[in-house]
Formats: sequence, C-alpha cells, structure tokens
Amino acid sequence: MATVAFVGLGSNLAHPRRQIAQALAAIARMPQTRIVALSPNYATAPIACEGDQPDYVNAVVALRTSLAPRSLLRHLQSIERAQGRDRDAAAPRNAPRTLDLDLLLYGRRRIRLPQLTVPHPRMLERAFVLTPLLDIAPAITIPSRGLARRGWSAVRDQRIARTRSHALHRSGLPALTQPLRARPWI
Ligand code: A4P
Ligand code: MG
Repeated sequence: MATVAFVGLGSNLAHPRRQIAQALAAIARMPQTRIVALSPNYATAPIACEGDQPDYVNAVVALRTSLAPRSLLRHLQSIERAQGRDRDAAAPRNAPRTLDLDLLLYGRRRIRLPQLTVPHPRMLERAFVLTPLLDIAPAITIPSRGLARRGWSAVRDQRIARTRSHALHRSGLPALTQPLRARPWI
C-alpha cells in the first residue's frame, strides 16, 4: 500500500542548488514512488555545525511510495553516494556535505531501528526542516509530538530565507500539476 513520506534535502557544497535539483530528479526516478509536493528552496544558516561552514540550501519533498521504509532509506543513501557524499569517519559531526537526504516522516509510522529513526528525531528543532515542511503540509502532525506548526516558535531565531530558485526549475521535471490533497499523509 502506498504511503506518503516526507524527505528533507540539504546541501552546502559543490553548487548546492544544483545538488538539490539533481537529487529531486533522482528521487523522481525511484521505483514505486512519485513526487506529490515540493517546497521552495531555502538558504539557511548552518545549525549544530562545528567551525565556519557555508550556508545550506534546504527543501522538503513529499512522496507517495510503496517502498518499505528501509528500502526507501537505501535508495536515498544511494542518491547521496551518487552525488559524491563523503562519509569520512574522521570528519566532524555535521561536516559540510554535497547532499543530505533525511527521511523525516513515513505516514504515521514510528520506526526505531539501528539504522533508521522516524520521525527524524531532530526535525522539530530545525527551521530548515519545519519551514519547508509547513509550506507543503501546513496541518501536519508528527506522531507522538502533535501539530508541527506548534514547534515553529522554538526555531524562529534560526536564520532562514526563501530563495527565488525552486528545485523544479533546474531538475528537468514537469511542474507538479496535481495540488497536494488536503491531508494526503493520513
Ligand atoms: N538514520 C537514522 N534515522 C534516519 C532518518 N530518519 N533519515 C541514520 C536518514 N538517516 C537516518 O546519517 C547518519 C545515519 O543516520 C545514517 O547511517 C542513517 O542510517 P548521515 O546522513 O550519514 O549523517 P548526518 O547527516 O551527518 O547525520 P544526521 O543525523 O542526518 O544529521 P542531521 O541531524 O540531519 O544534521 N544546518 C542547516 N542549515 N541545514 C542542514 O541541512 N544538516 C545537518 C545535518 C546539520 N546542520 C544543518 C543541516
Ligand atoms: Mg542525514
């Protein structure tokens, strides 16, 4: 059965906007999966990062998928690898990256596996996730946490600015003609 999943995209290396658009095109090619909504791109200040880092470009995409959660994560990780994501064990935590794809939500499921925690445990602490998520799903609730929009005041001091670019412009994908149904994730 198909589920609506939300994926966070982030990049702050090697032409971030291009990375995000390329990732979106790769997500659109994943089996048993279709993109149902995409937020605008945001330029965001690095959060919880050591040292000086360039700003990030972040966005959130909603997918309707029949892939099981672990399979979806494997596909996302293979897209990260294909775009040169370097997981150097010696690199500091939250080092700059060409591409980070986080599985934020998978329907209403709560998942706790060694390699996968859903909802993403830090999603409500971050404007770079919350703002684009609320753009495409303003009434969404997070399992065990409640309405996502209630978390917004806690992140309001984080610097985030909507950019004029949208990943669709560069991805080569057709415009998303179907509007997101009122609450398709239920
Ligand atoms: N993993 C567990 N749960 C998940 C999930 N829901 N989605 C595991 C994706 N992966 C999940 O991830 C480490 C391990 O988490 C994986 O092996 C996977 O099995 P990673 O992507 O290799 O490492 P990471 O990205 O450094 O860690 P993480 O936990 O994803 O970091 P965060 O919390 O996503 O923070 N500031 C701005 N402005 N914009 C950003 O995009 N990103 C981060 C990364 C920090 N600061 C940022 C941004
Ligand atoms: Mg990650």
